[in-house]
Amino acid sequence: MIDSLDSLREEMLARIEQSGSEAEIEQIRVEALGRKGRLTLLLRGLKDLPSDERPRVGEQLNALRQLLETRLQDRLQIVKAQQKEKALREEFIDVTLPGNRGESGHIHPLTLVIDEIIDIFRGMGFEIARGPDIEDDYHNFEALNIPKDHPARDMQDTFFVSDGRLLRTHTSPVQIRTMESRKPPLQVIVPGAVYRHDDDATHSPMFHQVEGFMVDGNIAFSDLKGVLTHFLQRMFSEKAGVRFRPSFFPFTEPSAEIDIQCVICSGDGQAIQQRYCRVCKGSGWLEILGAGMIDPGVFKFVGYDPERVSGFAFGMGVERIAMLKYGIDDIRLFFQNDLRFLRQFG
Ligand code: 2U9
Repeated sequence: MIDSLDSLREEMLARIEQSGSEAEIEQIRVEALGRKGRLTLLLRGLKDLPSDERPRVGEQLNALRQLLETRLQDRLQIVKAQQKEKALREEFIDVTLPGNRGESGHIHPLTLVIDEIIDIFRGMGFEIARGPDIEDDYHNFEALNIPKDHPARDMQDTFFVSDGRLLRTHTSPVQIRTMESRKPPLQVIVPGAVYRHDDDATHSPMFHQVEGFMVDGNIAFSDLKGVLTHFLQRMFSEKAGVRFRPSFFPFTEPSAEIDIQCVICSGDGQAIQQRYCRVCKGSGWLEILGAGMIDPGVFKFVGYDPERVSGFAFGMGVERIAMLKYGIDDIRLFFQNDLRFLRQFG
């Protein structure tokens, strides 16, 4: 009995010493001290021993049980500590490594230009108005003094929808609607998409305009000149020259087209490396705006008395301005959503 106790002790202590996992330790515990464990069975067998041997053997069995329990507990602590250390070593995170930066989007170049235009006019006290892309003939043409035989009304130039409706060819109907519902003084700009039957490197069937107008009791052509000269010099350059040429629009009288000195050759027209400027085609000037004093006929359509109010209006193409500002030679680049193009405006 005592011999088998000695060998059991040696065997168990050796196995505990070599054990490497919590599961293995538990398995040893069950095998030695579990309900049918080897030591447990020996303890149960005590009652079959002669009574004079019982106390001595019992004492040794209990001592062994205590020893095994302590050793198992100690080993468990060590194995757990080793596991923790291994995990810390293998799962180490180097917080100094550069992270994976999520790609963030940015503003489309046309939106950048529209926002810049809006900012400049807001600085002069203009408010922003918007209106529907689908319009009726009255607001897009009739109320703007555009005669029935005007080429803009042709199927070749305008996209007609059903029921006499059409895609607005300019944002001017928004000015009509604003005047229909409000009284002067008004100082409003209207950014938005417009649609014309056109498609080449400088024309897109959908493009953007910013139009604006100012109406009050005594607005003069000098107000138009002052506001638009300030706008152009803020948008392009304080130093750039501005010129006004006579023109014609059905909705303004008198009318003007407004040029700014070329942003590429600074009005020189000539010589960038011995070749003439391609952007202004050698003229030194770029046409940027159309404008004029609102035609009395238009005021009558919206119920204003042309004897008592006057005003100016203007319009510009956003894509054209963006192309000149950023040196882009094909309008289609704005709408193809090629990231190699768009990323340059980040
Ligand atoms: C009302 C009265 C007058 C808006 C105007 C222009 C001149 C003009 C063009 C610029 C380039 C259109 O995008 S473009 O092709 N616009 O030249 N627009 S005056 O005049 C108005 C508008 C509304 C009630």
